[in-house]
Amino acid sequence: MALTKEQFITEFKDMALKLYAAPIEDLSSQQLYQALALLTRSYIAQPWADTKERYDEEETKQVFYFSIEFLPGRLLQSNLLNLGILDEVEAGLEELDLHPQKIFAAEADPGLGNGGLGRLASAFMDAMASVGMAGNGNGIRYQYGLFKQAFVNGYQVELPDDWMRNGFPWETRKENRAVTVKFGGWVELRPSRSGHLRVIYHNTDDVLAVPYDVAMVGYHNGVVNNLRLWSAEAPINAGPHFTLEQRERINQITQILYPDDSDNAGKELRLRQEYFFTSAGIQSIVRHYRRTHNSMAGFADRVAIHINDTHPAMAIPELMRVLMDDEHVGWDEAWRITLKVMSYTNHTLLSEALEVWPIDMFSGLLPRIYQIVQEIDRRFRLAFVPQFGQAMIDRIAPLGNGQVRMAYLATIGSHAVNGVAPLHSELLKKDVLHDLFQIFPERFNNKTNGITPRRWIQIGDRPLAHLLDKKIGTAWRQNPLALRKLHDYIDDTRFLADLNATKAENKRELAKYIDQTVHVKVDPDAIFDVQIKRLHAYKRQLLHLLGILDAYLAIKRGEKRPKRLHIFGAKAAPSYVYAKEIIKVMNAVADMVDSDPEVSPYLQVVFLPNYGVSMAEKIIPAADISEQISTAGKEASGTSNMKLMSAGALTLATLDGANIEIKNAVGDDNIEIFGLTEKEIAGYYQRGDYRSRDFYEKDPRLHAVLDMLVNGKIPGIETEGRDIYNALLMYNDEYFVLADFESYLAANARLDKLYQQPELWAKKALVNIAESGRFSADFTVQRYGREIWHVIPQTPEDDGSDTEA
Ligand code: Z57
Repeated sequence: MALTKEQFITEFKDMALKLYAAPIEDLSSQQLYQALALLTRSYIAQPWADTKERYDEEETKQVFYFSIEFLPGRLLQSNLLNLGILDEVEAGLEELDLHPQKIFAAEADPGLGNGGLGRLASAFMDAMASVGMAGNGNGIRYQYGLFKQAFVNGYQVELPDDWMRNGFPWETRKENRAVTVKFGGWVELRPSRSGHLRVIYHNTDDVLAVPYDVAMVGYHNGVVNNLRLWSAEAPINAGPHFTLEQRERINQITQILYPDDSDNAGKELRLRQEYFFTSAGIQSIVRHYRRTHNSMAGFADRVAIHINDTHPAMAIPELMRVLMDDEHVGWDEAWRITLKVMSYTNHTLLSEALEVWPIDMFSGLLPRIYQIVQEIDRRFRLAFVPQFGQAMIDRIAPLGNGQVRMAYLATIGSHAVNGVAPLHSELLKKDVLHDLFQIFPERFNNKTNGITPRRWIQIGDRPLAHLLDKKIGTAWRQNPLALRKLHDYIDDTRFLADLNATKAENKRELAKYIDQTVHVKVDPDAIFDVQIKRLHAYKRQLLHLLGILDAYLAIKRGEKRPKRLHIFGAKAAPSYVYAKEIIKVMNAVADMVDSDPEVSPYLQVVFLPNYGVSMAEKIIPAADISEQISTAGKEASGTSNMKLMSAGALTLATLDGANIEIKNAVGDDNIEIFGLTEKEIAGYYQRGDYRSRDFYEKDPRLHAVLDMLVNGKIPGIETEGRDIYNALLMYNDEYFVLADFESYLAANARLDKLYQQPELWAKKALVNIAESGRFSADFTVQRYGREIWHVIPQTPEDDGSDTEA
C-alpha cells in the first residue's frame, strides 16, 4: 500500500488522541504500541475483506492448516513490512522523536506453541499469504501461552504467560461465526423415514466455540489471509442448572497450552482441546461451503485440510461425521471426499511423541467419533487382511492394544503423508509407518521444512539486509534465491570484510541485550557459539556441555584458544526431570567458568532465560556457530539450523534432519560435520553392542570431563551431576553422547583454527547465506500446493527437488 510519512504522522497522532485523549508525548511505549497496532489494523481491514470476497467470488480452492500450535512472533513490525510501509512509519516515528524499536518491543509475543512445529505453522501462514495462496490457519486461542521461564539458583522456574493482559489488537472476535462442539453423553442411531440414519445425542456437554480471526498479511501483494483461533465459552442459553463449575470446566479447554514438545502425556484435557478446535474448524468450513452450494459433492475441489502432526487427526472422523450425520452423505462417498480433502505431516519418529489414546477415554469423551473410528478400523481390516495378513493389519489398524493410534488413523484417512526432511521421510517408510507404506506407497512423500527470511533477515538482521541491498540489489527480498548472486563476490576482499563487520555489529548488539536482560558482560570479540531449541535429550545440549567442560580443563592446563562464548536458549517441559537437570548443570558451569579468572579470558557460557521467537530475532544475527548436534536419526528436520545458516553462521552438525540438506546446499567445505551417521547408529541398535563405558575408559579427556559431574568440582550439582553421570554410564547413554564426543571435539578444534582466518571464515559464511534461499517457506508451501493440496497447477519445469521421499 502507499503511505507517505506525513500522512502517517497525521493519522498516528489522530489515532493516539482518539484512544487516549492525550498527546503522544504523554503516552507509554505500550500505549504507543496499541495506537500504532490499531492504525495498522485499519490499513489491513480493506485488503482483508477484499481477499475474502475474491476467494468466495472466484471459488478459489482454499487450504486449511489445522495446528494445535502457532508461534507467529510479534506482528506489528512484520505487518508493516509486508504492507510495504515499514520505512515510512519508522521515519514518521523518528520525526515525532519516538523510537520504533522501543514501540515494537512493547508487543507481547504470542507464545501459542512450544517450538519447531508451532513456528513452522506460522512460517507457512506468512508464506501462503506471501505467495498469494488461499491459506487459512485453524488453531486454539490459548489464554496462557507457553510458560515464561526464569532461573532461580540455576533451576528452571515456570511462570504463567499472561500474554493478553493488554489485549491482543490483531484479533477480531467473530461471534456470529460461533459453532457448538459436543462432548460426552451417548448416541442413539435411529433409522429415519427417508432411509438415512438419524443420530440423536443424549446428555452431551455442549461447548460454544467462538472464533477470533487474525490477519495474515502477504508480502507486498495485497493478500490478507486468515488465522482462526478458537476460544471455548459456555453456551449462551445454558439454562438454570448450569453451574459455575461447569462454566469453569469449559473455560479450561482453551486456557493453557500443554508445555510438552515432542512428547505425549495422554491427558484428557488435551484430547478435549484437540477435538474442540478440530470440530469447530470442520464445522465452520462445511457451513461456509454450504452457504453457496446445495450439496457436498464438489467440496473436495474447493477445500484442502492439512493435519499438522496428529493432534488434529480427528479431522478425519469429524468430517466423516458431518458428511454423514448432518449432510446425509453415504459412507463410501463421504470416505472418498475425506481422503481427497485430508493430508497429514508427521514431525517425529520418537515413540514417546506418537499419540495414542486409551479407548476408554476416547470413547467416553467422543462417543460418535469413536463409532466412526471403529467403522474405519473395521473396513480397513476387511479391505487389507486378505492381502497383507492378520498380523500386519493388527499392528497398524487404527484400533489396537486398547488404544486409538492417531498416526495410523491419520495415514489411513489422508491421500498424502509427508515427513519434513529427506532422511526423516525415508525413516518414516522404513520404521514408524513401514507397514502402511506397503499398503499405500503412493501417499508417502517428503516436504522439507522452511523458514521465512522476511522475519529472520529483513526484520531480525537489518545490518545484513542493508549490506545485501548494497551489494546485490533488493531482489532477494522478493525472491530469496537471488541471494545466490553473492557467489560472485567470494573473492571480493572488501565485501568479505564488510560481512565480518556486519557480524561484529550484530554481536555488539547482542552483547548489549545480554547485559540488559541478564546483567552479564560478554566479549563481543569472542566466537559466538549458539544452541537455541527446546531442551531435549536427543538434541544433545549435553554433548555441547561436555565440550565446554573439556575446554575448561584444557584451559586450566594452560592451553590457549580463541575465546568462545557459548549461548544457550532452551525451555524444558516442566515434567521433564532430566532436561531440567541439564539446565541446572549448564547454569552451574556458566557460574564456575565466569568466576574463574584463569578461564574466563577464553571461555564464557550464558544461558538466556525464556527463549522464544523474539529472542531468536536477537540471537540469530549474532551467531558465528550454529550447533545442530542431535543424535542422527532423531531430529525430524530442525528449522533453527536454516535460520542460523541464513545469518551466515557456520553449522556444526551431525548428519541428521535438514542438516543433510544444508550440507548438500553449501558443500562439504562450508559446514562442519561430525559424529555417527543414522546407519551406524541403526547398526548399534541391531547388534545391541553399544557400550558407552568403553568410550569413557578409552578416552582420557572424556573420562576427566565425566568425572567432573561427580567429583564436586562444579558447585551445587550433587544430585544432577550424579543423575547425568548415571544416565551416560550406568544406563548406557541412550543418545550416543559418548560415542560422538571425540569427533565433536575435533570438529570444534577445526572451527577454532578456521576462526584465525577471518577472510576464509567470511567466505564460508557467504556461501551459507547465498544458499539459504532454497529454505524459504515460500517454496515449501508451493510444493505442498502443487503436490498435496492441488491449489497450484502442476508445472513440468518444477524440478521437484525435495519431493522424493
Ligand atoms: C515439534 O516441535 C516437532 C515435532 C513434534 O513431534 C512435536 Br509434538 C513438536 C518438531 C521436530 O522436532 C523438528 O525436528 C521439526 O523441525 C519441527 O517439528 C517442524 O517440523
